[in-house]
Amino acid sequence: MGGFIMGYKNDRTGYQKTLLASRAVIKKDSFAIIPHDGLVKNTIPGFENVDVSILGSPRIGAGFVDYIATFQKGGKHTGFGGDGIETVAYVVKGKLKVTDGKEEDVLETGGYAYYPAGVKMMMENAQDEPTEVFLYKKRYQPLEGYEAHKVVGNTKDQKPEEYEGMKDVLLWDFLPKELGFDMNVHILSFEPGASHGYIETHFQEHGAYLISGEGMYNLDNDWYPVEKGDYLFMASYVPQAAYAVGRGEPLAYVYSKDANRDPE
Ligand code: UGY
Ligand code: MN
Repeated sequence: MGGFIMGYKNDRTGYQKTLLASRAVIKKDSFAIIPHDGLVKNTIPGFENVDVSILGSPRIGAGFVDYIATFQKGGKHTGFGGDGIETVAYVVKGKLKVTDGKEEDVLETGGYAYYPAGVKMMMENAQDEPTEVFLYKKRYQPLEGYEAHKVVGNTKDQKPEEYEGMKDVLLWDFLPKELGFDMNVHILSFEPGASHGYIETHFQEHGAYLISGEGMYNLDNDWYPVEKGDYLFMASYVPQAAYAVGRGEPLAYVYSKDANRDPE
């Protein structure tokens, strides 16, 4: 799978020309597919020696910001989130040190950290090889009488649940089901051939980063091919469902979903 790419070399001038049609589909306030082969690197204050791309953001209608970041040797972030902003880091592959300046955790592949609003997350690559990290930040929506708190874990230590009773679709939750949290992060994994039980339509929005496999994704009632490394944004109410294709690894993605709040 991949974008339609036709490249040729002009022998006379040596000039290489590439005609390219991307798999990207951007429908502001509805959904977006950002394929991995079209990502560009961004310079963002706080990141040092990190190849980082902004994925979902308010510019496509998201109430959050997602990034995919490859921390090179010695790569770091000097303070992600902070005042009013909650953050999540999920290690797709590698080893990442996270600290609030008091406590330190080393997240290995599959590891994640949630820091509540007001607490800055300092990050640093904890190995010589690059470390790939999916990052999320959002303005926290407080609820009187409740609070969020720091959560650190690893999906490898958690037993997933069968998603809506399906044996071939597994779900991991990162955060506890407590009203202090205004969102959650999950991993959903489909064995080849498995699918959602129905096309969902719901109030909550998602940002999803595909960590394995390939599949077909229904977004607003059209089907699109997707694969590992792609990013999907699903705005509130956009119809959505997927099935996994291929014979090898499952189609799996890490995704955020707002939770536990009554719309105003
Ligand atoms: O939790 C969800 O809403 C999830 N099942 N959505 C999705 O996979 N697109
Ligand atoms: Mn959904």
